[in-house]
Amino acid sequence: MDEAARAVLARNDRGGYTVPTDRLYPFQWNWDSAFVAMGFAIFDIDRAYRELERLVEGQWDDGMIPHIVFHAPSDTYFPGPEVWGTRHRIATSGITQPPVFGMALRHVHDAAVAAGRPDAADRTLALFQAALRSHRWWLSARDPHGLGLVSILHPWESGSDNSPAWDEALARVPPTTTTAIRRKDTGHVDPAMRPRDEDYQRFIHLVDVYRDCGWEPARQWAVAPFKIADVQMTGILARSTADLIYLAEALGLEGERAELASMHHALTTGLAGRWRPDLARFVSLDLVSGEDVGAPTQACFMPLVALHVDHTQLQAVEAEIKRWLEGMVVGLPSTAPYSQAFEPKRYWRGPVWAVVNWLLADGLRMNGALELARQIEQSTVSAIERSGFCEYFDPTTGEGLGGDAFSWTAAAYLVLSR
Ligand code: 9YW
Repeated sequence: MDEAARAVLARNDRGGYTVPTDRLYPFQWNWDSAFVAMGFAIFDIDRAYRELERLVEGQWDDGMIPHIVFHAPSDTYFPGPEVWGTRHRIATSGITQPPVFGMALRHVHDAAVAAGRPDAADRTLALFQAALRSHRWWLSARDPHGLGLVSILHPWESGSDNSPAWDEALARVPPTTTTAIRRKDTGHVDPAMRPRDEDYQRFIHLVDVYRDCGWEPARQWAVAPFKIADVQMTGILARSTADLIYLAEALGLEGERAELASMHHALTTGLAGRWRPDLARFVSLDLVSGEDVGAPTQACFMPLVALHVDHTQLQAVEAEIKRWLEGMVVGLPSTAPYSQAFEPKRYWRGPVWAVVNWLLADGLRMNGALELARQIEQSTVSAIERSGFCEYFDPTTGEGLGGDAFSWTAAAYLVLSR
């Protein structure tokens, strides 16, 4: 299996960067590459650094690291560069994705140091500076009012595109578009496992709006019809910030360390305020309606990667997670099975994602819930052993779904099976 996992990464290698899978996702994706870099760090440190270096080729002058870098043309994906209409040196999308980058960089750096690589400090330093610029962008562009929570302006940014968490907010977005929609995904994968057409209409409506703003962050913030201060995004950003603090210390960068420490304080304070004891989970905040996002999704537990919760919170979270796992062949479902929105085969509305489990297990372990962390890791590894390196899994049957030979599932296998 280890060899098979490496073969998936080799097959998806397009020259220093890895596509998530052939045809369905033929470019470099932001958070996919961060997970992939951690997978490579196990057996090829140079290649691990390359993955991050190639992603940074897409970084904008304002610091944003886009969600897709279109290194080479392909006609098997929609929306391509002509729809985004951005102006970076290399074609990219105009939105971002969860900043796992900082976490990945620490991981790769530690592996490089352990292997005694003489280029570790230099290569880490260049990527550290890129990461720091991107974190500054997050705070200024996506938390302009200093809530200590960063916002997504598009469901694609969350990495969990059609999650029930966005249903209410997305229903307010008009389904009209100026761009002609020519979906390609449903030609590669069963449409029943993908977002619906209506979701795509609203996704593209948002792209049209932001493109009309010239992709300028302040203008986008002012007109955004979809704006959610997201606990998953903020949790991942806070965790990556902690990992960058570690690297600043390792590299002897005192000014940067202090700057990161103040970001970290703001983010962890903001996150802590999103805990809802009656629900036993953290909730995002819809900045358009002013309401809490009530939908029970995997995002609600993601703050564990960044926060040290107290004993009562940990017990409540563990009980709630166990409730979601009841009767499931593999967990954790991306939507609670007791929710009306639960659809075990439809993308982010129920299926299990290996990289989500990777983060959740990490957060649980960090908080001392060792047994549950191990259980989630082991069930992820067994699901992959049974069904292959699929994009996601049906929690009720363990069946592998979506695209196959998926890079981040292979990386998750390499890391979690150790
Ligand atoms: C899209 C590549 C990406 C992931 C996202 C997932 C999906 C669809 O695939 O996005 O068209 O961007 O939702 O998390 O990064 O694997």
